[in-house]
Amino acid sequence: MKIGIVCYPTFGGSGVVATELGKALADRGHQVHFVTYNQPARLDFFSENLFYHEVSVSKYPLFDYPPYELALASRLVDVVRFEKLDVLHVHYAIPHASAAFMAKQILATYGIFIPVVTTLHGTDITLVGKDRTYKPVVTFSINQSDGVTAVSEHLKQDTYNFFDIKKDIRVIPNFIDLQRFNLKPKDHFKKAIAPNGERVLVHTSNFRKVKRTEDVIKIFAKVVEKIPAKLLMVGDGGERIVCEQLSRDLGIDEHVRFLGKQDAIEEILSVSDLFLMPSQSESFGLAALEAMACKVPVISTNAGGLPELNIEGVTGFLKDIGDIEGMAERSVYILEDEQRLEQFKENALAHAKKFELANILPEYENYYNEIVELS
Ligand code: GMT
Repeated sequence: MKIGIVCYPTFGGSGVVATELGKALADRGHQVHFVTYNQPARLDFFSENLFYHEVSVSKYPLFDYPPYELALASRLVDVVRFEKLDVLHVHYAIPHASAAFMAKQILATYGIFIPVVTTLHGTDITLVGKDRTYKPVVTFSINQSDGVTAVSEHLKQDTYNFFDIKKDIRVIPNFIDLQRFNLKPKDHFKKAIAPNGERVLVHTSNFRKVKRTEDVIKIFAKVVEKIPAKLLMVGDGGERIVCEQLSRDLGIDEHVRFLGKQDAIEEILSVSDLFLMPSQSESFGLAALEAMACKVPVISTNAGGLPELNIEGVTGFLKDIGDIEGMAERSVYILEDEQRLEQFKENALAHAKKFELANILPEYENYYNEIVELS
């Protein structure tokens, strides 16, 4: 098939899923065309089946807000027409689904029909989408898509609850490439981080408020009172500085390392014993899946789709949002006993395997085929 993919080309979960999906489809022999404003973060190599079409937005003094959505729609018209695409797959409803709708209407005037699949990733529904500013457009463009997928059952239900959606939504969860994400022998690195055999806790995110990164620091402060431990904070964003200050205020800064944005996340996860995800909202929790694939159990909230990924008492534990005491207590429970920790690690990997790329990719391929046939 010839597939067009529209996404945010950043390190964010939706961009990662879209890029990894495109790469995997290209490996299976499909021709994949990315249409974005920047080269996607993980698309920095050559493949005969992968194409990248940049969307450039002209800046005129008249425009306080350059019309990216229109530039994207125009580029999509071009790419679909001249590359003769079979399907357009847009990740994140805003503004990709509405740009695809516009492109589709324009293409119809050339006698070209292009089916559009929209994948909902989370914040496009739970934060931004609910915003009254966008709600009518989000509702309309989801209903106008030929196919709609969501990354968890919970997100599917949220979408039906928040919007007046007439379409069937297919749940296709996030996936993991176990060739890349697996436990790597990084003993020298572990020794450097935890020279006295301390347990290593880790958090990776974009440090947005929705991640409740302050809770990570507060949970860790309670854990380190009970057992020797270190905390790795990976990523960057608005809340990082707040967390740095908080760890100083709590007198635990010597045990906390802020590593900033990192490419080789799997290497950091390989030296970690426990992943903390105290998010306010999380449609799926790709970062937790990456951890589990590297044999790292998860302490998370029970928000959004997290209960579909993190299994209570098996791969980790789940607590209510803001239950710092509870998350700290369960962290210590897992970490204090060597055998118990090993069992949780095994369970985490076993469960991560269910989301292996090879299992999820055919779900997308079958869905494309269904939509193309129906349309
Ligand atoms: O979590 C983020 O900050 C990034 C965000 C995004 O929109 O790219 O990730 C969302 O999509 C991921 C891939 O489907 C999911 O695994 C994340 O759970 C989801 N984030 C939220 O719902 C907060």
